[in-house]
Amino acid sequence: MNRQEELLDELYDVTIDGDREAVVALTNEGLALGMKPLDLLFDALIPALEEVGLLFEAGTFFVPEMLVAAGAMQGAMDVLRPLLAQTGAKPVGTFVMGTVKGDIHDIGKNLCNIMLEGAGFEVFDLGVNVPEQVFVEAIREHRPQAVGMSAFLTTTIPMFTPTIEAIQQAGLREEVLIYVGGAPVTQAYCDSIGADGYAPNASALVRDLKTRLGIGS
Ligand code: B12
Repeated sequence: MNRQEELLDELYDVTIDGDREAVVALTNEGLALGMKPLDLLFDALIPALEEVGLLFEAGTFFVPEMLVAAGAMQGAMDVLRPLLAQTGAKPVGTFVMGTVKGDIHDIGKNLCNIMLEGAGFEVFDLGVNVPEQVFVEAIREHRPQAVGMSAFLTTTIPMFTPTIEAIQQAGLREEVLIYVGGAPVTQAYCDSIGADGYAPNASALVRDLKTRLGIGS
């Protein structure tokens, strides 16, 4: 096994352990070795959080362990963010993003934001636990081409529907593409609630959005 493969294994393990210092050190080492930020994310960091979720489900991990693992992942994101989101270019479009009411998961949402910014979009992040009317006001204020709603719980994905209804009632539905996403969301669920788009990950979101808006890569 070469150092890069070994590093991915180590990064996976220390993320599960929630060792933020080691996660940051390995992320920096990976970059110094010439590894790509997206490979560090998709081949170690994200799979590690998936495993943390499985350990939680199995009753081996509890909320505190999930929290430290998430904190460790954030450490890596702090290092990777500037590399993924180049700034300075004129925005190609505007995107409003938030995690729906009742839900505080934000790592997936933040990753989407970073990738959107990297693709040249101006992103207005409404944060977590965002009520319907805050989405509506943000659309009114920023006039984005698209709005994204993130949810990670089966108990919070039903919030997509009242949010879409509120956007509709405000007369803004025809102006924006509505994207939904988050771990329990599927294309079928997206279709069933009348959202415009779903993407399983940040890269797919950027790809889909650029295609729909007719923006070349
Ligand atoms: C870390 C974590 C936490 C952290 C969150 C910290 C934070 N700042 O986000 C903490 C500890 C706070 C937490 C709390 C809870 N959690 Co939690 N959590 C997780 C965990 C382990 C990882 C989530 C994550 O960040 N993954 C990493 C990112 C990168 O995930 P990703 O899916 O690859 O992200 C991509 C896509 O989803 C997509 N995407 C995301 N958003 C959007 C939006 C749009 C518009 C689009 C198009 C795409 C898109 O793009 C992303 C980037 O590529 C998951 C396990 C899992 N498998 O998801 C459980 C999990 C989501 N949590 C779970 C639970 C049960 C809870 C709690 C209820 C636990 C409790 N008893 O208190 C609470 C709920 C708190 C609340 N009200 O929100 C369950 C949910 C079960 C369910 N189906 O409902 C899971 C699945 C764990 C499990 N297997 O049981 N959690």
